[in-house]
Amino acid sequence: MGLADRLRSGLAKSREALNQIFYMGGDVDEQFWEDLEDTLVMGDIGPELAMSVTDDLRELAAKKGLRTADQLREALAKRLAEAFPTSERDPFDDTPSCVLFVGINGAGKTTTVGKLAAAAKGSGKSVLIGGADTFRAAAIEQLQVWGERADVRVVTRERGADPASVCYDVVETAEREGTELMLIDTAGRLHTSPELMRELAKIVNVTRKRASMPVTVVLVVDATTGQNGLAQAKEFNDALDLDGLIVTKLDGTSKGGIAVSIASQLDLPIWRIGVGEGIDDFQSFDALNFTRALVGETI
Ligand SMILES: Nc1nc2c(ncn2[C@@H]2O[C@H](COP(=O)(O)OP(=O)(O)OP(=O)(O)O)[C@@H](O)[C@H]2O)c(=O)[nH]1
Ligand SMILES: [Mg+2]
Repeated sequence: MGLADRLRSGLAKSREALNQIFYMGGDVDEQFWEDLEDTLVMGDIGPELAMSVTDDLRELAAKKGLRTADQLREALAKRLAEAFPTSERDPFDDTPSCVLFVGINGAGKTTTVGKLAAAAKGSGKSVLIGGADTFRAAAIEQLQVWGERADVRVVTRERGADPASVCYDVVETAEREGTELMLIDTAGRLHTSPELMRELAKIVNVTRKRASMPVTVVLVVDATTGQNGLAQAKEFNDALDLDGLIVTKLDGTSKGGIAVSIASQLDLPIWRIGVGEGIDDFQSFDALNFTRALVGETI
């Protein structure tokens, strides 16, 4: 299965729900708009956005005489795509660049660091991985394995070492060697733990202060977490002033709508999406491709 197909099958649940409305065979009546709004809310895009998208679509449908499922579906995909903020800078392409990956446990940070390191290395960039997850010995080993796969050096310290000093080391090494891209993995943590969030804020501050190249803080979000993903993202954003997002596990989610909700509410661009566990299983984010996969293809 290709990557696009994987994304499409990952979003199958969202699409099935919308298909039920679009293929009712009935009229585009009051009930249709109510069902559409409900389905969007159930798909995790959030009640406010669901309402404004439904209102806008309703107005557009009346103005342009949109009546068929295909017309409505395409208009919906376009309107949802507008909800995603765009970014002028891509921290993985525009180098030199230092990117810190943060997020809750198991979101896919380490895997994403590995994938992106391999891709950047493959495209000829000099890359360094920073292992600032010194919390578990297994985390350091996992990152080393990714470093070997990607053929990228990992700078880290022993288990229990101060993660902020790892970041210091990484930046120093990279600046000395003229490395173009630094990818720093951090330990997963619950957004509800003030102590762990303070530790993370320190890691970010040290890196921002120490580095002379742009430092980008990326929240890695597991798309299968549903509405709780928004609460998590808000806490991380409040504590760290995030720059952007990477949404993972879009190959397996039934609720890709959370990506729309987080990106639009926190005004953060999505730079990459994860669509599998393998080294090549990620894509650049294309809002319209994504929302078309979310609502269903036009035929
Ligand atoms: N299906 C799928 N699985 C993924 C994706 N990204 C990561 N995973 C899996 O999710 C699990 C957790 O990934 P990790 O990269 O270890 O997550 P993490 O955020 O580093 O976790 P902690 O370090 O424990 O906080 C692993 O089994 C990965 O293979 C993805 O895009 N799709
Ligand atoms: Mg990890």
